[in-house]
Amino acid sequence: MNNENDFDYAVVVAGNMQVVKQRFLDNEKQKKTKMNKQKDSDYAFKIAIIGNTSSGKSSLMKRFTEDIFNETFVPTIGVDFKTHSLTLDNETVNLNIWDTSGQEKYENIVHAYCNVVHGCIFLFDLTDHQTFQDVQKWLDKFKQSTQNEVKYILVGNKADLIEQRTVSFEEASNLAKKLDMQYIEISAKLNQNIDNCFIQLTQDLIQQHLKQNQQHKLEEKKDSFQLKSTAAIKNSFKFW
Ligand SMILES: Nc1nc2c(ncn2[C@@H]2O[C@H](COP(=O)(O)OP(=O)(O)O)[C@@H](O)[C@H]2O)c(=O)[nH]1
Ligand SMILES: [Mg+2]
Repeated sequence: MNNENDFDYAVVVAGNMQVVKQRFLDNEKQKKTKMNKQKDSDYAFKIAIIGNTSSGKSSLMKRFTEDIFNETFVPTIGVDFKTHSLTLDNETVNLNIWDTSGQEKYENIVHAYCNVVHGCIFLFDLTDHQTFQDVQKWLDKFKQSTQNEVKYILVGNKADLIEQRTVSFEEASNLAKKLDMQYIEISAKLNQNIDNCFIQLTQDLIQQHLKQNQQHKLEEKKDSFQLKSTAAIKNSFKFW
């Protein structure tokens, strides 16, 4: 540590990690008590929202989980999270949503969390072209931080500010195609397409989960077949 600023920063980061950890433990405790009362969710996924500062990540999370919107900008420190459930085709999906800070000084904390998420929303501001140009940078960094198979969606926010828009639908959907993601435009302010954004990503996650399960079962079958045939060969040797 070189100076007082570094020390202050380390204290803030350590404090923030402690708060996040405590909230996570409280949440786990709550979930355990709830489990006795109600049926477990059919699926549970962790989803991170990533993008430049002020693109509306916290607003998206708050609109989806609490249905509130705040006009004032309060920068997120490190990582914040909330849980919310969805019902899709009679199945309950528990979503653990991680709202990350876009500020560079928190990058290390943010990327420590990337390694545990199943899905990721890359959010940009439709009225700020730089936030769109930076999506590729966020994706590259994200990929460096995870070995998991993650599902992504590209999301353009602030669709209500039609006059100030600097990113066209065509431009954004071309990038999404190139990056092999779905694309959707939302307004956290007017509550437009908020649920759809999470539903689209969740459907992808369920499909991937089912595919992986199927693959797993096939491999198990293959293994048990191999075991049986090895045993059969051994027995035939005994006979001779
Ligand atoms: N007009 C409009 N403003 C928004 C929208 N979403 C967020 N904002 C505003 O954009 C600013 C930054 O939002 P915030 O969620 O804190 O961004 P974050 O840094 O990515 O978490 C705040 O002043 C919000 O009120 C939106 O859909 N439309
Ligand atoms: Mg924020």
